[in-house]
Amino acid sequence: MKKKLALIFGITGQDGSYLAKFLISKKYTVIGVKRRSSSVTTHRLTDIYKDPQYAKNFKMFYGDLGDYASIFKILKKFKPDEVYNLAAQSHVAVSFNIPDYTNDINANGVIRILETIKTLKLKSKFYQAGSSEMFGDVIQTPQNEKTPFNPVSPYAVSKVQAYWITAFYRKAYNIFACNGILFNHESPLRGENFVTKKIVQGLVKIKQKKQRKLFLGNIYAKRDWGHAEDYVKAQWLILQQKKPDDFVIATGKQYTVKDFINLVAKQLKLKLIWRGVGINEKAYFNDKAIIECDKRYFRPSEVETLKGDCSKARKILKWKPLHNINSLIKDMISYEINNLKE
Ligand code: NAP
Ligand code: F7E
Repeated sequence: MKKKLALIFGITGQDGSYLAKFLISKKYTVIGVKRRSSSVTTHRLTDIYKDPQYAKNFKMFYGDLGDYASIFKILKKFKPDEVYNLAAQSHVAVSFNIPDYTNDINANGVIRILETIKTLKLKSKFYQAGSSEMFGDVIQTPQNEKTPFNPVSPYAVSKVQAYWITAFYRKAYNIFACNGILFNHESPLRGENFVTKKIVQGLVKIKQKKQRKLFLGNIYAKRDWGHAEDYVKAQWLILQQKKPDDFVIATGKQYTVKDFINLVAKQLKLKLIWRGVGINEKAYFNDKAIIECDKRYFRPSEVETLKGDCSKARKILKWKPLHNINSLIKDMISYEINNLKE
């Protein structure tokens, strides 16, 4: 049987690296699209390059979601069976500072891919990385595929546009285009300015006396955190169905940022004592304040609570997460400890 070919936009990101490994283990050839940068961005792909079994089924090319011609050329050249669009300006807080760029890449970028698939009459199946942020100031809890979107950031607005663009190309042009509505998912490869990585990295360094303090924003925001390894499997399953459709992917469990801190501290055997209220709330270890809140990390508008209901994915995709919050934290901590040794 002919090997399947998958093309991943956003190959250098957290999900890109997990998905590439997963697909190669499923006997795919993977083409990754990376954008030009003045610094090296391929550190998350080291495992793939180090292992000849992975490396021989993997190639990378330059392209940018802001550049229609590069998208067109690469899709024309490879005519992939499956296209995963994981590329985005993915930081919610940053999107308040660069709304125009965020929207161009996250929403118009999706039009550029889908218009190419349509123009070239490709048979490629298309996955769009939608987000629980689209539920924003939530209208119902838990959130499922029928919950109305109510976005409260430029990032979320751009992802809502991308969602509807994807649904539109499916309906109007009969393209196998699907939206995953994924809740927060983390891993050792999470970007360093997302809250879980910041907490794990910060507390490991504080324990090893390599850092004195950690500054955070709203520690009462509630999130439904899963492991990226589980979530990329769902992305693949979504494209293996008979009919294109949209799916919520979540754990159904919710924790505050403060709960997450306490769980990490517990695994690190750091006994934290919390004192103070509001912006003055601090966590102490051995009578020294090691976590403080800083106004810089608060957002102009915040998503206070997210909790997913993925019963549709459980039923139709037969998907369920293998990790829980504690195994996720364990994985993130051991990576950090090993990294600090090097
Ligand atoms: P990530 O680590 O931030 O990766 C984003 C990827 O997009 C990186 O490879 C980045 O390249 C690339 N990219 C950014 N701008 C680009 C452009 N103009 N052209 C081409 N590539 C560009 O994000 P992630 O956590 O893997 O998430 C993957 C996707 O799922 C994103 O679309 C994100 O918005 C969405 N999502 C994530 C979560 C989550 O909790 N992780 C939940 C729901 C949805 P560089 O390496 O060069 O920056
Ligand atoms: O924030 C609060 C912050 O930046 C989580 C992206 O992958 O998931 C991610 O978006 C919560 C928020 O993720 C800090 O205010 C407190 O309430 O880790 P985060 P996010 O904004 O939920 C969704 C599903 C995506 O689609 C996105 O691409 O934590 N928080 N203190 C902080 N957040 C950060 N980053 N830094 C802090 O110091």
